[in-house]
Amino acid sequence: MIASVMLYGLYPLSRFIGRLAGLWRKAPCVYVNGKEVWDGGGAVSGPQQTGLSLQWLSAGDTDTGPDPDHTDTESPQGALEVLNSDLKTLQISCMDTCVNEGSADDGKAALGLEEETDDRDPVMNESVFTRTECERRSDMDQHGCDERMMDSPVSDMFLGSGSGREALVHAGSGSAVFDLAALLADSQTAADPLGWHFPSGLGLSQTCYCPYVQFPAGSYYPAFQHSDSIEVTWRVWEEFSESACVDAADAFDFSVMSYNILAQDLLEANPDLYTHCPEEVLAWDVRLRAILKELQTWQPDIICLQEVQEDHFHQQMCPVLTEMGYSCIYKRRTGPKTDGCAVCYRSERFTQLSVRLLEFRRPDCELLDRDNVAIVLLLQPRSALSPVCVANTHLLFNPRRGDVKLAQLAIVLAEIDVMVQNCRSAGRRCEVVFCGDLNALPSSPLWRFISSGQLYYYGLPAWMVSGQTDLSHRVHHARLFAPLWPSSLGVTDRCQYKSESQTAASGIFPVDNRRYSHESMLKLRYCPAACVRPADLELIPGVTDKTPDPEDMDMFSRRFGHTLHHSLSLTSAYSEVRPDTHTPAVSTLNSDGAAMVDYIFYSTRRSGSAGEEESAGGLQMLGRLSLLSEADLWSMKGLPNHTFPSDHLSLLVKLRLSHSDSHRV
Ligand code: KL2
Repeated sequence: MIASVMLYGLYPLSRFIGRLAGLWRKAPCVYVNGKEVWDGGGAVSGPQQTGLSLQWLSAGDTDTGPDPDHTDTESPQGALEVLNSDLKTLQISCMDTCVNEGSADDGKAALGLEEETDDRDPVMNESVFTRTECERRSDMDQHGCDERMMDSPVSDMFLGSGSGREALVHAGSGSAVFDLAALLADSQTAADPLGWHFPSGLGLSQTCYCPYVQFPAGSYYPAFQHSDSIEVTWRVWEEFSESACVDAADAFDFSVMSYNILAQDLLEANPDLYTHCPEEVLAWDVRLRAILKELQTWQPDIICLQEVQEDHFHQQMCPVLTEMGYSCIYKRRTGPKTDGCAVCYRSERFTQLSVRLLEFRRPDCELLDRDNVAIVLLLQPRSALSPVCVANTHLLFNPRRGDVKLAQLAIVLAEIDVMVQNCRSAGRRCEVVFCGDLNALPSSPLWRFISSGQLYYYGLPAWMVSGQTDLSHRVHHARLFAPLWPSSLGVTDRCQYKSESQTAASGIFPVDNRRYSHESMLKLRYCPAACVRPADLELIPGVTDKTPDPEDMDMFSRRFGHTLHHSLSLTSAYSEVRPDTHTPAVSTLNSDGAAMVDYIFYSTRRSGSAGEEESAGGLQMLGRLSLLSEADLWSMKGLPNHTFPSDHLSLLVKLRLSHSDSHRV
């Protein structure tokens, strides 16, 4: 009763009062080394910030020596010159779909990796936005496009906002165009001057004293502990290159970003999650500008985005990214939600061998009734032998439905496996980069499954899978038992697609000949249903009063499997705690709490167990952009804020693919 009053009465009231108070209260000041440096809108960064980012961005060039494919545009200045030259303007593509017609690639044929003519229903054909394609489509469709665009709320928003007005101009032809140069120039004079919080002093961290800001916690995530003095460490580049065991000359280095950019429709559908934010940081034009600025600052070779709203992608992001030299692939979720995933790669550095657009909703499978999607693609680095399989997904959020999350994950892993096997049969290794918002915490069973390659799940409550929330107080728990999904899905418990012979042999009872073997009947002895004692069961001493021996139960579970496997050797680029401050790192924060739910996993050299030979290959991590702690983020008024435009932080890593063993399988 008291809990209900607190939850339904005091909690909304405290939020309301907090909101009112926020209107007149001066933003908390932050003091760095005794100096007021920040008024809640982002730290003022010194020249070192830009220096560091330039240093990092140019590191590939100095490390790897001259690269014929590596033009000037790879440096930020180069890109800026390109972006700002001749007042480049981009037409907004209003096409709902852009289908890549000319992406057939020589590399594909050479590797024997022909595009599959796959008819698995939920997997769509490729949909790739290349610059030429976007332009051609928008030329073709110009008239209709203009009308629709000028009526759209997005264009109204741009026209309506003072700073955005210059970004949308009318070319001589009368068509509306999206002026990237104006947009980016404008973003440089915005409230957040440079966008990245590198330390202005020599050290990597500084102590900031800021008033504690109390936020209500009805959190899905573990609660933030109160502290008056918060040590803020800005996002810094963490180098691991000393540990790299392959020379730069013998390697292909590339950077990968994973970023949930918070779809505006989702933001507006869940306003309660952003009550701590000043309104101006929630406006889409402000956020878009900051997101593009962030992408432009780092220019990752591969960008995996989640929560990309379809209209924003087609009308705004795709044209800009195309102009920046990226080829983009987009997959919207099924169902009414308007966002999806996008993968963009720098066409200068990669060619595309194959792409799969996955829908997790399967009409014939009761378990898979959610609208999440994924993109899995195979990229061929232009100056390396080995292809790289890149997967990007946003798994189901619902903290109770670990069973659905695992099934969605298994589909992604099975698709990655197809790409890896295809490479193998063509005599090539294939490295893997798996990015996404997995809506699961580090060390949760789902995370451990990806990292270790196996998960014993017998009787595991479904809510425990992701670690997002503690539902142990509930009376009833849906628990996990084999099989996790019906065999009709065609995915084995090794997260691989079944071969035809396996499909025929699947199921304990072959339906066609109805032969119930002794072995298959024994398997049913201790199944959960067989262990339920009927209330009116007659007592026959020594027979019906017997309870199963736990060891027998264990044997049952072993015989039935109850273990999920995958054979990709994956390592998470980010760890649960920040190595410098030993505080938990988080990748997302809203009024409900903070957690790490975003990941970049990459394939690593498998360390051979006793007697097993170590397998060749694997990616090495050269560096990553550090995450922040929850305390750091609350000291910046939470997320989104003037510096970080989403309720997630971007993850960014630099990886090394070695040439030397890339030819070995
Ligand atoms: O955790 V997320 O945020 O990866 O950033 O993914 C989902 C959630 C996203 C898409 O479904 O919407 C957010 N409480 C908190 N967040 C929610 C909720 C909720 N009830 N529903 C959706 N989201």
